Amino acid sequence: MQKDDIELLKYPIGQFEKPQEITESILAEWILDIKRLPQQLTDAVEGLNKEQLATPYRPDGWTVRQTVHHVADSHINAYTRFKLALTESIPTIRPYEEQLWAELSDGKNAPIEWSLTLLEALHLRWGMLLENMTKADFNKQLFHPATRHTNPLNVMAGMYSWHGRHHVAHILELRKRMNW
Ligand code: NI
Repeated sequence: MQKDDIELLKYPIGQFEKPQEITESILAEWILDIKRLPQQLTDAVEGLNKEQLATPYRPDGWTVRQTVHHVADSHINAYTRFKLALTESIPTIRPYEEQLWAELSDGKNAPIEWSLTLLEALHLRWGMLLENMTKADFNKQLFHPATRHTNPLNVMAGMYSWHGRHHVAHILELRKRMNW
């Protein structure tokens, strides 16, 4: 397989790109993306059987099941990071080993409905939080120890809007390729 093809399988909607200016309408769109994610993920896996759920979305990639659980793993962490940033002064992100989380028993084998239900409730709370944040709240920062960068919460909202759509696209592209 060509390198470009692998890139496309890995990044079907491209990588996250921070706009030069985060306008109110861009931020509102990102919040809407986050609120919509549970339904979009639910729709993306609708009707898939056990074998289909056990299929990797790309060579050496996670299975569809692991991908669904990964979104829940990631967004649990994201929600916590938002709450920490809102209540502490530039807290340091606690990184986690997402690849190893995806290999733990629940991340690998649990019914997808569990993560879909979890995401539905989690994003209701996250959405309420986001919708009630002020401009000053969105300028609150997190420090990432690996990159040694600080990021404000408005950029983080963009990253998680992208992250949800990125993984939904993995599943939809797989279904397209497989004719499912
Ligand atoms: Ni991810």
